[in-house]
Parts: sequence; C-alpha cells; structure tokens
Amino acid sequence: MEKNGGDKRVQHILMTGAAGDIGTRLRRLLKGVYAHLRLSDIRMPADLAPDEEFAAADLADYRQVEQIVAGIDGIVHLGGYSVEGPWPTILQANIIGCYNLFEAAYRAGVKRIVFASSNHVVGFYPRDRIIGVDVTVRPDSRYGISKAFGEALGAFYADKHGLRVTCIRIGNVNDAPVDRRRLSIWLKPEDLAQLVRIGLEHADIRFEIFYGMSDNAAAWWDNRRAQRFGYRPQGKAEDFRAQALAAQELLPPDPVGDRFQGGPFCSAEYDADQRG
Ligand code: 15L
Repeated sequence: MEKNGGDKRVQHILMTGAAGDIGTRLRRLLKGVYAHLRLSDIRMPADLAPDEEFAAADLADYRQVEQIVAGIDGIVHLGGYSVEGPWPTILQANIIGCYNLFEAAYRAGVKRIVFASSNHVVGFYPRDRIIGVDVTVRPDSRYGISKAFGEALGAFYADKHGLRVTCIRIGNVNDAPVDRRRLSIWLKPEDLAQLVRIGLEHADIRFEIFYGMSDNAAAWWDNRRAQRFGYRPQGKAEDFRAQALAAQELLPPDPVGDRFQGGPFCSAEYDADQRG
C-alpha cells in the first residue's frame, strides 16, 4: 500500500487488539503506510515479526493504557471482547477499556481515533430495511450495547475535545462471505484497510460513522457517507454467492435470527415472543 498521502501529522499509529483476527490482517495491510506502527494487545501476536513494535496492555487498566498511547498521533482501536459475553467481561474489556482508551488518548494529545464498532449496534433492524448511519441504535447483545457506548464516547470526545473520530460498524471481515447473512455484510480485509485509512488521514473527518461492508449487492446498509469520503470498496459478495449458500445449507435453522440483521446475536437468549 502507498504511504500516508493525507494528514501528514498522523505518522505514529497505535493499533490495539493487534493479536486478534482483524488486527492480524490489518497490520499486514498497513505495513509501511505510516512511519511508525505500535501494536498492542493483552497477549503478544504469535507471528510478531522482528521489525514490529509490540507493547502489551490490559485496556481495563488506565495506567497501562497511558503508556501505550504516549507519543501517538492516531489510534486504530480494535481491542476488547469481540463477541457476546457475560456482563463482567463486556464491562471490563469494552466499557471500561474503551473509556480508558479515549480518555488517555485525549490527555496524551492523540489527534485521531478509528473505533472498530460493529453491525451488532443495529442488529435488531429487520432484514427488509435499508438503514443509514443516523438511525436509532438497536443493539442485539451486551456486546452490541458496548459498541454503541464506544460510538457515544467517540461523539463526545469529538464534540467536546476536538478529537477526529471515525466509527466503523464492521460487518464480517473474512476472505469471502461464509453464509447467506454474510452476503449482505461481508467486508473484504483490503476494504477495511481503506476505511481505516480514511479515518486516519482524510482532512474533513470530525466525527463519522461508516458501515464496514464491501460492495455487496444484498446490502442492508446505506453507506453513502463513507463514499462521500472517497470509499471505493473492491470486494463483491455476489462473486461468492454459490459457495455462501452452499455453506448456509449446512447450518441449523434459526427462525428468529433469520428475521434480523444481527442473525444469531439476536436469537441468543431471545424470549421476547414469550412475553406477549
Ligand atoms: C462481530 O462484530 C464479531 O466481532 C464477529 O466475530 C462476527 O460475529 C461479526 O460480528 C458478524 O456479525 O458476523
């Protein structure tokens, strides 16, 4: 990828959650783009290269977060718990951890944050609805609630303190869409890298929410806001339709999940229909 051609003041980048699946893909795609990329996670990435810098941190510990944000211009915040979990886990990793990250970044003079939000912020919208980024949040899980909290933190630090914040409601990052639902929400890793770079570099970013999806014909989301900032996704989920539908055949039926955009995150623990 070519070097940062946008905001030249953003050269020292921190990536949290660097050992996770998305972090592992993204750090390869961003290699060489910025002068300095510091990787962080609670554990060291298994495949850390000798030329990569790593600093371990537990995001729930403010002092540790202060240390990893020192000297940084821009943050790609992927860290936290990335699926549904028990409340104490979500509270520590995604609520306290996310607050610590934004607060420490603000105090350290960080200019930009790209926050890995999730489609599960709006998971309870039905699949026959096309939604934009200005709809009321309808989280489908404690995890989705925590991502909505992260978006709210982003808006607050942008509006009150002038940080430039981009929240990406990530669909599903993978080499290809793996079932019917993912035909609508698939995000090619290179397209995610494009969105992250817009957040870190584009001169007009103040506070934005983008949908993290590729050029999917079956999309449920209106992503014109991202397009306005130059996003031109290359992935097309339809190229993989046959294999995604074949994989879907192997999955058990999910009558509740299949109604909603969030799929299994909606059907897990679901008992709304039993309450009348
Ligand atoms: C997410 O937010 C999760 O992090 C990921 O593991 C997938 O489950 C994805 O959503 C999805 O909705 O497919």
